[in-house]
Amino acid sequence: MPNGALPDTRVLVDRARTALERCGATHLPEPVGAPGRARTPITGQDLFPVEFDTPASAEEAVSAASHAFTSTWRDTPAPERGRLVHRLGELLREHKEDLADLVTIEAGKIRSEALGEVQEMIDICDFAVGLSRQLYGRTMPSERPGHRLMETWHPLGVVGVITAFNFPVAVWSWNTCVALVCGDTVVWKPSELTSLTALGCHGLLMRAAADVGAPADVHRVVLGGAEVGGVLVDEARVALVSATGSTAMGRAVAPKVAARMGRYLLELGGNNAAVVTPSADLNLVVRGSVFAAAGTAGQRCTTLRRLIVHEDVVDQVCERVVDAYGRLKERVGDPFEGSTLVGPLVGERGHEAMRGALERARADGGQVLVGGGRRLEKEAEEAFYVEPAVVRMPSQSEVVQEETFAPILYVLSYRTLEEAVELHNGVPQGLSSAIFTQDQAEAERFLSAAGSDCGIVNVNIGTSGAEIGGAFGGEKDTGGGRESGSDSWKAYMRRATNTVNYGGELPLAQGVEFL
Ligand code: UN1
Repeated sequence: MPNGALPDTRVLVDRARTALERCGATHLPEPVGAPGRARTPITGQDLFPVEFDTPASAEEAVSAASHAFTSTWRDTPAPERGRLVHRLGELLREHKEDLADLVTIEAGKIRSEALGEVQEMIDICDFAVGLSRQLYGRTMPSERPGHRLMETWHPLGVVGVITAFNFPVAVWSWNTCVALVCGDTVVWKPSELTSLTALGCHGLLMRAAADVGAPADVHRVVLGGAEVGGVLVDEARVALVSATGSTAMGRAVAPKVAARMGRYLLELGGNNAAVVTPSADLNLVVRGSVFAAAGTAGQRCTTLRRLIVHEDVVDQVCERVVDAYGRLKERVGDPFEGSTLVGPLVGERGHEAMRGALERARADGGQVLVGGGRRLEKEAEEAFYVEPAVVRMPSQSEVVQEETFAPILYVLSYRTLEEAVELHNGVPQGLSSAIFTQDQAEAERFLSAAGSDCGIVNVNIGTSGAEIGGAFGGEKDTGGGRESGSDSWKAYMRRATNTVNYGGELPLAQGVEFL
C-alpha cells in the first residue's frame, strides 16, 4: 500500500461499536430476525451482523410514523418542532467525531471529508431551525370586495427517505431536518452498505426527541435492501418518497409512486463537466478539478467527470492535472491516515465499472494519461484502492456519456464556446456544472438559459462541494428534485389556497351572476 499498512478489521469493529454506543444507537450487536451485515471498504471485511428489517416490520414502521404524524406532530407548532432539530444540531456537534468515524468505516471517506459531511448536517440543522419560523405563505389581493386571498402551508404526512452509500448522513439530514420542521414524520431506508451510520444518526435523533419531549416515532429507520425500500415506494401512507441513487433506481421508483398519486423527489446520477476557457486561471482549474474529480474517490453524484478544455490550453491543462494526479497516487490508502487523500472504492462493483469504462474509453481512442491501476494489499484482496485516472478523449463517445461511479476524468477539447456548451449539455444527466474563465461575458453565457442545462451551475469552482443554503438537485436523468436549502422545503408540505369573505355580500369571481 502506498500509504502504509491497512488497519486491522478488529480495530475498526471496536471503533464502530464505541461510536455507536456514544451516539446512543440501540439494537446492536445482538441480531435477530433476517440477518444483514455491516462491512468496511477499508479492509473489505465484514464488521458484524446487523438486524435487517422485513417488509412486515417496515410496514409497522410506516404505521408508527403515520400515527405520530396524525396524533401529535402535525399539530405541534413549527417553532416547537424546530426545537427537536436544534437539539439534534447540538448532539451532532458533540458527536461529530463519532459519526465521522462511522462514515469513514462504512463509506471509506477520508477524515476531512467525513468530518465535512457531518458539518453539512450541522449546517442544515441551523438552516431548518431558522426555517421553522419562516414557513411563509403569501397573501394576494382578492378581486372581490371584502375578501382575503392567501395561502397556507401544511405538513404532508410520512416522508420516506431512501439514501445512497456515498453521502450516508448528509443527504438524510437534508431531508429529515427540513421534513421534521415542516411537520412531517420520517421513515428512513439507508443504503444497505451504511446501516451502522444510519443507526448512529437515529440514535442521536432519538436522544434529541427524548430531551425535548417529542414522540420517538417522528423518525424510524428501516434497514435492508430493495424489498424494504419497496415498502416505502408502494405504501399509500408515505406521502413523499425522497430517493437518492442511480437513474435506474429512480426510473423504477417514480412510476410506482406516481401510480398511487404519491409525490416523489429524486436526486439521481450526474455526469458533471467543467468548461475551461482560454482566459481561465489555471491554478484554480487544477485545484478545483482535482478535488472535484478525485475527491471521495470519484464517488459523489457531483463528481467532476468531464473536463472540456479550449484547444489553446488543453495541453497545458493536461500536463498540470497529470502532474497533480502523479502526486495524488502516493496518497491513496487508509482513509483514517492523516495524509491520505483518496480512500477505497466502496466495493468490487465500483472497481469493475472503472476497469470496464477505461477499457471502453481506450477502444474509443482514449489515451489514459495517468492512473487507473489498482493498489493491492495482500491481506485485503476484498478492498479496492485505485489510482484516479485522467483520460484524453478524441470525442464524447458512449462511455463518456455514462456515469461511472469511480475516479475517471475524461478530457475533451473544443474550439468555440457554442461547441463547448453543446458538448457540456450532450449527456443524459443534468446535475452540476462549472466554467473556469476570467471573461465575464463567457461566464454569463454559461449561466444563461442557453448555457448549462444543469441544476447547479458554478463559475471558477468545481462541480462538487455545494453548500446547504442553495437548492440541491438537477435536471434530465438526474430526476428534477430539489433538496436542502432555498425554498426546497415546499416539496415537504402541501399548499392550501384560502379565500375568506368578511364582507357580508357574496360576489362571485369573474363577475359571474347566479341566483
Ligand atoms: C451526493 O453526492 O449525493 O455538493 C451529494 C456536494 C455535497 C453533496 C453531494 N455537498 O458534493
